[in-house]
Amino acid sequence: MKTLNMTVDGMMCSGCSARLQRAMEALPQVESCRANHEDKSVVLELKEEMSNEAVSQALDEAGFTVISFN
Ligand SMILES: [Cu+2]
Repeated sequence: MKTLNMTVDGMMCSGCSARLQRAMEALPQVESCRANHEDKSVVLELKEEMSNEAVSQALDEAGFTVISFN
């Protein structure tokens, strides 16, 4: 299992972070996702390989923007 830590733009409230988590957890590669709108942090647990580009694109499609992979 691989853990990705990111800073993600586009979350204004806990509704946004819940929506982000649901969008990411719907992906087959994702085991779990924790998002915090206050510090813009997203922690992704992957059960299958997923490139940073693919993660970035999936977040983009959900309406969010990856600022950095940390
Ligand atoms: Cu919101």
